[in-house]
Amino acid sequence: MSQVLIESVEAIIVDLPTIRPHKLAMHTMQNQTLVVIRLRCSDGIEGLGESTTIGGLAYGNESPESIKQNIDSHLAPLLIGQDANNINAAMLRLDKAAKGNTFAKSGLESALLDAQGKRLGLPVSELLGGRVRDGLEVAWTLASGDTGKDIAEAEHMLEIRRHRIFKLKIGAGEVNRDLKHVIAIKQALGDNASVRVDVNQAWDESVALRACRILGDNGIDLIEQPISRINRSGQVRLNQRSPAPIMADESIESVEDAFSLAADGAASIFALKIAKNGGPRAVLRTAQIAEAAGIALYGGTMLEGSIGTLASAHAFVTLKQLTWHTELFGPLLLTEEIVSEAPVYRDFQLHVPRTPGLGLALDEERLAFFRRK
Ligand code: MUC
Ligand code: MG
Repeated sequence: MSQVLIESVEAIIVDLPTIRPHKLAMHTMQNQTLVVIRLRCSDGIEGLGESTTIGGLAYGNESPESIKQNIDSHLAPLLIGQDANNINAAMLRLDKAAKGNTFAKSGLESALLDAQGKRLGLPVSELLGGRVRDGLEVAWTLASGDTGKDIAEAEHMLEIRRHRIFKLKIGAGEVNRDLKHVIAIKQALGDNASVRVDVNQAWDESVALRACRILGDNGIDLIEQPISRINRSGQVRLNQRSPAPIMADESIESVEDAFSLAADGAASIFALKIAKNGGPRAVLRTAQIAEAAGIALYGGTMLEGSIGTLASAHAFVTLKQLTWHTELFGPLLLTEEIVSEAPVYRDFQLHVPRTPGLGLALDEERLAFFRRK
């Protein structure tokens, strides 16, 4: 193959409205800010990636603005002039020169994969070794902050056959009120739906011990990140005592975190997020650690738009087992699209394109309209 060089890397901040406020323990989203990566190569091929987080710095160590700045000032210059066909060498170069920054690296790795797939005429899933499924079941997050509205939203999703797994964001309110809210929703939906909660680290161990027992005894299927990622011994104790399985989300900020959580027995399910591992290839390393340790898998999201969602999906369709399915609904939370053809959600599943690369093209006019000036 003749040498193709990376010619330019652009990080574009895009602000998009959400369909309603999305209430998490640490932040209420009124809109979502995407960081879109555009990587141009000397053969004229352009790769797309996305490095999106939630709530500025409320969720993790990187904000949209810091991601863009670090790509512009530090990471893009390391890639320009490098071989676009050698993703191992390109990512190694970034890892050697820059610690952490997994969100920024994830968008760049996605863009390299998208370009390579387009060049070879293969979907990204095939570059990652090949898919074992074409669709992924997708959960929906109920996070309006109102019990009645959440039940109506869930019933509508069941009726239109878009979602039958619901994740409830709790932890911002008083614990007994949160528990009543969750149990009311589970009772309204009954066996038609799987109901899970995400506490986003809001409880301490003393609260979590009691709350996890009540949730498990009331039919809640899964409890995501109930306590701080810092409290490792507390996570181990909760994992041993909770009647409902505990999933690690914020606890995983790298592939190495995944290894030490597995070694400590701190969770029985891992949320896989490309942004928190450093890309679609990096997240598969975390998946392999989990598989070897007997830890179940869930395909997580940072509420990315279509590009980040499909970059995640191409990795997840290669996995042997995704016992707890996925939550790749990010594009559905947005009122606007910046790609010409939105991902397809049908019959409870996200359908993953078989066209080259990620299977997406930018809508230039919409991108120009919504990009931050
Ligand atoms: C999180 O903590 O899991 C994923 C879905 C959602 O509603 O929030 C995100 C973040
Ligand atoms: Mg979570």
